[in-house]
Amino acid sequence: MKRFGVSLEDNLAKELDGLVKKHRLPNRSQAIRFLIRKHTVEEKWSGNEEVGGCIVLVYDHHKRDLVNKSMDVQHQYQHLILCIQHVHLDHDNCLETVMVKGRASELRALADRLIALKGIKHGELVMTATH
Ligand code: NI
Repeated sequence: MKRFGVSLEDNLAKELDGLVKKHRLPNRSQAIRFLIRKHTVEEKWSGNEEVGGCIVLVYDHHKRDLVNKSMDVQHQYQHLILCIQHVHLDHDNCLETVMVKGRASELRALADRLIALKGIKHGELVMTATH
């Protein structure tokens, strides 16, 4: 563990305290760790490094066409997919999470293909890093 003093202008210190409050972080140190990790993840994704992530999809399971198309896309990109979790939200809606690992550009391409399928009600790519 390294310890160091940080000097911040008043407005930046105020923003840091706002971040602590917003994310219910225990202190400023935790807020700085949060920002460094966020920055690291963003760098890895923009540098097209190997990263991890999760694609979240909500769709109407009565649309069989969509389910088939989604399966086709997932098979095309099977080398990136670690696991898929499917839950039935209610009578009509399914929630699927597709956990992925690979080059950032490939994961983005897979997420774009899935989220763009006709009938997807909500889709989002959650980006993280592998290490
Ligand atoms: Ni379902």
